Amino acid sequence: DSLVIATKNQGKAREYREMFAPYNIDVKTLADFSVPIKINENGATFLENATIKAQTVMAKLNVPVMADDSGLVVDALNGAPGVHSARYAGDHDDQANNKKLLCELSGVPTMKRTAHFHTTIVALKPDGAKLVANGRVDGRILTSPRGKNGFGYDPLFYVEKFDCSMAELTAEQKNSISHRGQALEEFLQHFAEWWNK
Ligand code: ITT
Repeated sequence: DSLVIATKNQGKAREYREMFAPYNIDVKTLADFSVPIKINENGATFLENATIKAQTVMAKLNVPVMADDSGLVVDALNGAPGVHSARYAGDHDDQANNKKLLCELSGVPTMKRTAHFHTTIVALKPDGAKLVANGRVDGRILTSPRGKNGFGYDPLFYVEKFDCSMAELTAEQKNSISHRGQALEEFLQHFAEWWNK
C-alpha cells in the first residue's frame, strides 16, 4: 500500500518514511509526481493549513492524501513563529529562521525560553472521509545551535528528557518523542478504520 503525503519538505518526508516502515506503508510525496501542484497555504491555524494542503493535492491526484502542518510555538514571542515557521525569516531557509529566532530571543533568560513544536495531520479520501490528529513536544530554545540531525529548528530546541537538542537525537529518539511522532501515533490508532471505510 502507498500513501501520498502532501509535502515538499524532505525532512518531514524522511521522518514519515522511517515511521511508516514497520507498517509496510510506502510513502510517496509531491516529489514523486510530475504534475506541478500549487498550494496556497494561507490558513490562520495548523488545522486550516493542513486541510488546505490535503485538499489541494487530493483534488489534483484523486487518491487518499495525508498532510502535515507543523511549527514552533515560542511562549516569549506570543506563539511566533507558529504557522509561519517555514517562512519566518525567508523562504524555507532554516539557517536564516534559526538566526532570527535567536535574535528575537536575545536577552530572554533560560526559564522564559519555553516553547513547543506542534503538528496537525489531516488525511482525506476522495469519498470525503477525514482523519485529524495532533501532537506536541515541549522544550525550550537554546542560546546557540547544537547538533546536526533533524531539520528546521531542531538545533535550537532543548529536550529535557534526553538533556540535549533535538538535532543531537538519533532519528529513532526524535521520532519517539516528537510532535510528529505523537501526531502519527494518534493518527495510526484510527488509520485502519479510515483507510478501509
Ligand atoms: P510542506 O508544507 O511542504 O509540508 P513546510 O516546510 O512548508 O513543508 P510547514 O508549513 O508545516 O511545512 O512548516 C513547518 C516548518 O516548521 C518547517 O519548515 C520547519 O521550519 C519547522 N518544523 C516543523 N517540524 C519540525 C521539526 O520536526 N523540527 C524542526 N523544525 C520543524
